[in-house]
Amino acid sequence: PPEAFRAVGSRRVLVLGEGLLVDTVREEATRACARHGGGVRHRPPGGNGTADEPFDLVLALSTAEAPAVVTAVRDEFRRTSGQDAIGDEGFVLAHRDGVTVVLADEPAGLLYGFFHVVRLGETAFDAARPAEHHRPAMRRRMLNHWDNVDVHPVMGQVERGYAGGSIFWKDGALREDLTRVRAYGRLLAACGVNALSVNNVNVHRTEAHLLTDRLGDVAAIADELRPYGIRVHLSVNFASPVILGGLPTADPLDERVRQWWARATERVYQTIPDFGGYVVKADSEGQPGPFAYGRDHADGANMLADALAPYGGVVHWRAFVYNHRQDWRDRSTDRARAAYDHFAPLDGRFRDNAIVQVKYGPMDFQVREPVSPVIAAMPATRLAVEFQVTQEYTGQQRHVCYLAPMWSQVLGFRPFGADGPSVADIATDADTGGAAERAVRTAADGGAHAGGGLVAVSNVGDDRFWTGHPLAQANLYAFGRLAWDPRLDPVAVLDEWIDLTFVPSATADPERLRRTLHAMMDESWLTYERYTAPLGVGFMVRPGHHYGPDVDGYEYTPWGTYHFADRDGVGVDRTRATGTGFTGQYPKPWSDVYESLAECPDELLLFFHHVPYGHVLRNGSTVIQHIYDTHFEGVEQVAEIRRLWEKLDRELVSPEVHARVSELLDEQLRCAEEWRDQINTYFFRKSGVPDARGRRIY
Ligand code: GCW
Repeated sequence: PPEAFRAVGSRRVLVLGEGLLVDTVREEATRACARHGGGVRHRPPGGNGTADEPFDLVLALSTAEAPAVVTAVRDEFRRTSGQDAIGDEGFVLAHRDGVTVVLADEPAGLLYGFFHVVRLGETAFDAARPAEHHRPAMRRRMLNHWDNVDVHPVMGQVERGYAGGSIFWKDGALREDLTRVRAYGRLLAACGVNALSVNNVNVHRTEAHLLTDRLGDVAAIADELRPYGIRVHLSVNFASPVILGGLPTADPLDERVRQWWARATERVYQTIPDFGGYVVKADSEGQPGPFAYGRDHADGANMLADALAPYGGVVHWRAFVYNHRQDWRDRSTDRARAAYDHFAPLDGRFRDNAIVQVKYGPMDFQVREPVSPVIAAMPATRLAVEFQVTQEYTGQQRHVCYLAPMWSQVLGFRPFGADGPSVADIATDADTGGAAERAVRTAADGGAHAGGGLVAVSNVGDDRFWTGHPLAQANLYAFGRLAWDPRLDPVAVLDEWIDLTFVPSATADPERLRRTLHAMMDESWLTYERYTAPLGVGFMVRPGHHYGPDVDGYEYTPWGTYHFADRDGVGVDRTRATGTGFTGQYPKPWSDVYESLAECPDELLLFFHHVPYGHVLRNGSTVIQHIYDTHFEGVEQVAEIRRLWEKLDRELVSPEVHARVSELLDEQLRCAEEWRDQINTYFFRKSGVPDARGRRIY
């Protein structure tokens, strides 16, 4: 809200430097000052760099001619950090002689510095605040939209979208009014996101044309997002040379195919010179890919990488490849193994501008999964980690489910044990000076290297609150912040979001609001886990749309997502000793930890082991009693957050937000009760073991 800009807007601001993003900062500051009574100057006072006019805030490129306070800050930064460069997107925030200074080498850094000051509000101007230097951990902080131009007969317009239609497309065409796209760019820049793909990874017929005759649509979106430093990427269909080019083949090693991609890509860059690159889902869930021609995924990705290389573009090639026509009778096929089996042997074969994009877990965005073993298995490949901000399996933006704690856990996971790099270290691509300087990592070094950054599926649509559930905005915000700095504390990030969304100075009782939202959201991921599929077993959702419980919904389908519950026990045996051998895809210590029934963490037990209902967990409870307890508890927690929200004065958040959240909390409670009763009843019927506490099980 405009109120969030009060601290900046009520001050005397000077913006120095040239460039599109510097202009954006100027416009932002001008707009804020017009509203809140401050003023903006664009040139150094006196023209000779001496401060003959007082300013409160100076935002300057380090190359700009600047007043003495700015050069003093720059010299001080160099002296204390021993560095020359602030970094491409980085900035310094410091105070000098009563002036708050933001200094950046590049326009993008100035933009992020500006939003940092907005985020800090009044505290940014506290002269006692020590100087800060910020730069992103990930150079690529990307959102994938799963938007279709046309409304798909089954998936609707936005696949797994829960916030209305697409913000880009309407009635089969680009929207005429792109105001909201511009506002989205602004929102994303404030979160730290700098790249975005505009269409679904399942590229249907109409959408395939975005690459060629409908490229103008993509260019128009790029124009709206460019002033906020966001590069546009496109999902492309691997069979484009056939579908669009009339060639008889899409074989990546066929010269005609390579030529076709080279020419198509050349046209893209003629139209959009700062185009980011392609996103590809190939040989997955019915999408075409290199397998049809006896080629592998490195052949496919490298062909596109070669087409993009002359222009500095990248291909994000997804590792989400598995057999979706499995036979449930066949216990030797394990979907969890698929990405590793396909990709690990290809390590080292991908071009520098081919990024292998890996879902954080080996299955599919479940509420609890182990970290994908692929992340540790490709030291000579640039890997990006993919999250799902859209809540496909976590309540579909009808349930409160703040996902940052899960992402933060994944990012902090150390696949090689305590001394090795974290997932965030592996994905980070910030400290490279380009391909030539890239040191190819050895498996466990954790040193300077190039990863592929962080990616997430967006949760935004044309809904008036952007994300359907107003509180789901926090997930979008947190994704951007964690991609900028994976070490941030999710609770602190939530605080930032609360303050920026419901500005304290404009809210009657900010502390009360903050307390309520933390009580509702901090643990909401764990609450969701409690009332849905237990102990890492996953799924148990309604097939197709994936909302609400259906324990056996997928049990006899070809999708490879089974729980194997019978009268004696439940879970998937993925051990090397007696199961699918999936545990062997991890390096030590995890290959041993997960293999061992005694050491496997409780929350992942049923992901790795098939155990009897009486198996005693490390927390002392039996599996069956744990199922009952968590399901009763989860529903009680939902009832409690609903009560907290009801008690909150609606004026603290606005009556509209209050009403929408209330309505959704009713649905969350109804759905949680349905989960509790179906799961508890199902396992009671299978096991015959009553609840030790005698609660009602149907
Ligand atoms: O989670 C599954 C979804 C599909 C999606 C697929 C993917 C875009 O159910 O809708 O397709 O993952 O990630 O490609």
